[in-house]
Amino acid sequence: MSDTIHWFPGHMMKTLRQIAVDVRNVDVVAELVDARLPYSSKNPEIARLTAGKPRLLLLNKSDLADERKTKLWIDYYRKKGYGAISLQSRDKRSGQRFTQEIKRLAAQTEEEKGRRQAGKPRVMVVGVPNVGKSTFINMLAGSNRAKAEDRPGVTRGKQWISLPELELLDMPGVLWKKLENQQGALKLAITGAIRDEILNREEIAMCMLDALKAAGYAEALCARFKLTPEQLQELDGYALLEQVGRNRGMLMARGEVDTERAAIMALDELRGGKLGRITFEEPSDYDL
Ligand SMILES: Nc1nc2c(ncn2[C@@H]2O[C@H](COP(=O)(O)OP(=O)(O)OP(=O)(O)O)[C@@H](O)[C@H]2O)c(=O)[nH]1
Ligand SMILES: [Mg+2]
Repeated sequence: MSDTIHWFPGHMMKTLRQIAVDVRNVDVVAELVDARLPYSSKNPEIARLTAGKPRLLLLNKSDLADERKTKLWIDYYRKKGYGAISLQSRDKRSGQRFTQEIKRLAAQTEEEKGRRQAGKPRVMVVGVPNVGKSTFINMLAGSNRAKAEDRPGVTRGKQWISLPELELLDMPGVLWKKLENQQGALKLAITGAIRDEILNREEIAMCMLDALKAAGYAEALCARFKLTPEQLQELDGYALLEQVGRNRGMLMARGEVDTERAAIMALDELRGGKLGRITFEEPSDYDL
């Protein structure tokens, strides 16, 4: 990459510090990850700061993800000692499963400590920006108590939300400073966890097309962008993005492809689920 992505604004440092303090006052930490990126959207800083607490991973936006891979990831994280369930923020049944699972985790911990659960379980809801934390809390609450929008960085301060069975703490989305894996940062950008304005969209779109190819979505790519299997096999990076633009008739003067426009279109279509249900990562790509 030409420029480093500046994904770590100052307020995220503040949020990490806040997590370190507030974790002492909760029973369970619920981390939302993007089911399309179950590895790259899991924040290692959150893992470090919440070690020792019962943790529930929620693979959210599972309506956009590949069901088969979601199951594999749930197994993977359970083996690692996490509670793990798939989720759709606006789906009421997801909410019931979540509440059950939280109660189970909270009760189990108290039992291990030889205590009885006192009061409602307190749950800290964390995760990368734009993963659906506030939408999920609003669904559980049955009203729009937390602000939710389709851009990262909507929630700016923490907020306690009291429900009949749980106390929830909505936190601002947070990334991590040492995102040493540039590929991981680009993937986060594909799913909208990093603001589009600070990025090179062509670079993100190229990364997306290559990642789709590598993750076994050749058919979906060919169908959506009218690529032949030969083209897909031969081209990658910029050349592939150019071909996609050309096939969609995005030409400028002298027949050059408007790759900026092609990038915006390709990203919009992926984010809107037009390429079908997609998961970019498989557990077999990573160590357990
Ligand atoms: N398809 C789909 N979209 C979802 C789901 N959950 C949330 N979204 C959308 O994702 C966008 C971000 O949702 P928010 O709830 O604001 O995300 P957040 O994690 O609170 O974001 P920050 O406060 O910026 O960290 C919104 O447009 C939601 O409608 C889901 O399960 N499926
Ligand atoms: Mg929010």
